[in-house]
Amino acid sequence: MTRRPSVVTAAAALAGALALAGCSGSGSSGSGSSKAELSVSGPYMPQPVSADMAAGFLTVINHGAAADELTAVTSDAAGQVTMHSNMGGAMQEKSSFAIPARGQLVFKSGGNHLMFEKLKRKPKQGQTVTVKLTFAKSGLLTVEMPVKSATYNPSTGH
Ligand SMILES: [Cu+2]
Repeated sequence: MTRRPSVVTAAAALAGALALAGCSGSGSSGSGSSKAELSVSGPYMPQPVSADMAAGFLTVINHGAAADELTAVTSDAAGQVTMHSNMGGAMQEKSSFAIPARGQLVFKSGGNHLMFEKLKRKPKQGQTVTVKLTFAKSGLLTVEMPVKSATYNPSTGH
């Protein structure tokens, strides 16, 4: 496979796009809006009760006019990270998740979630876990995911 160089280039381009675009909202001013412009909001990991598995949540926001796709997730804290959907209580592993143009992809408690498996260490409240998200078009995005209490819920703040 000779894809790695192009992924690195895409990640550099994405970093530049994010720096320029910030979170300006509309983004409909013309130039550069014909591709996905991704940012990540509210990442967190509830401190796991298990020593070998943890869940993670975040929202990917797309300010751009093109759709993208989350195709892989990795972390320094886990041997493997899988993506799961939760339809009517039935958990299902997925190989990718779509992010619509000017839309968002939500991972939240009770819904879609990330599963950190084969933990290399047990994440503790107050620590941060590095998570790398790979997108089909935008390349790599690195997220620092804070570890919260085991019962943390962003809608109540604790
Ligand atoms: Cu799951």
